[in-house]
Amino acid sequence: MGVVNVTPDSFSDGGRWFDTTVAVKHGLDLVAEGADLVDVGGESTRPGATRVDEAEELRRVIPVVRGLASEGVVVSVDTMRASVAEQALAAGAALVNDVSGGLADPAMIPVVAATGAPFVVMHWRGFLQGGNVKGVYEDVVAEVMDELHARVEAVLEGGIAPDRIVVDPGLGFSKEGEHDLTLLAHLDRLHALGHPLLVAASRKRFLGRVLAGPEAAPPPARERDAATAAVSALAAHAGAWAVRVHEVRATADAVRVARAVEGAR
Ligand code: PMM
Repeated sequence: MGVVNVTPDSFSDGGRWFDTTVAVKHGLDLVAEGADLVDVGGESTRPGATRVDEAEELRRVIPVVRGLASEGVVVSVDTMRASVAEQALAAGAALVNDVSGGLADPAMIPVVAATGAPFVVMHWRGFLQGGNVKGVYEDVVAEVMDELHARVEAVLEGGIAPDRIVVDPGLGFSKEGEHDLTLLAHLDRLHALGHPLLVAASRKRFLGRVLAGPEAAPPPARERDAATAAVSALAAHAGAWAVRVHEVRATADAVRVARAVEGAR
């Protein structure tokens, strides 16, 4: 899954794909590099970001979704708003990716259920607990699994079919670097949730920390793509359904190698 952030302020690639034509071109480039689907988002979720209003999010996202879908690209829309999901699906999106797991907008689950589109349910205590809370965990894997399980139950109750649900541990969302690493080390356990797994480590803070060590300043987001590809190989090896990344080429290679190694077992 390649990422196109149509935002002026994303932490990892803020501002680069803000113009519709440039964003569509970037999405097509990601497909040429090996992406099977492209995730289009118009709202930054970096810590401290203020929410964009609905009209602005629609203005950013819908033309890019339409442009990519009309070129045959499988598009996912990264949004916490039901109206954006609905219009994106009408414009040709195939999948809805909601970092709030359906909690930000009560209309989200019914809208997605009515269309039959697949729905990515991500773990984020910020929305479970009504604020961008810091994650404090005794057993991060067990707690993330329990909380994701509860969200999946709610999504099922809302009418989304079981075979339409994808789960995502939400790396970096209400989590410290150590939590992200522990989750990655135990991805195999997340399969017990019974749904395909999306892993989105791309350029995230914890990778900067791993690369820099405890003392030095972390490298900027755009210098974390080799580290991202390493996680992609590990995630593919652990049986992830998809990895969400900003730079596709290295990850596509990493996933191919992981598959070839699997095939040689
Ligand atoms: N992370 C970001 C945005 N959308 N969606 C899912 N499903 N999972 C994630 O971890 C996730 C996401 C933030 O990253 P970005 O601003 O660099 O795109």
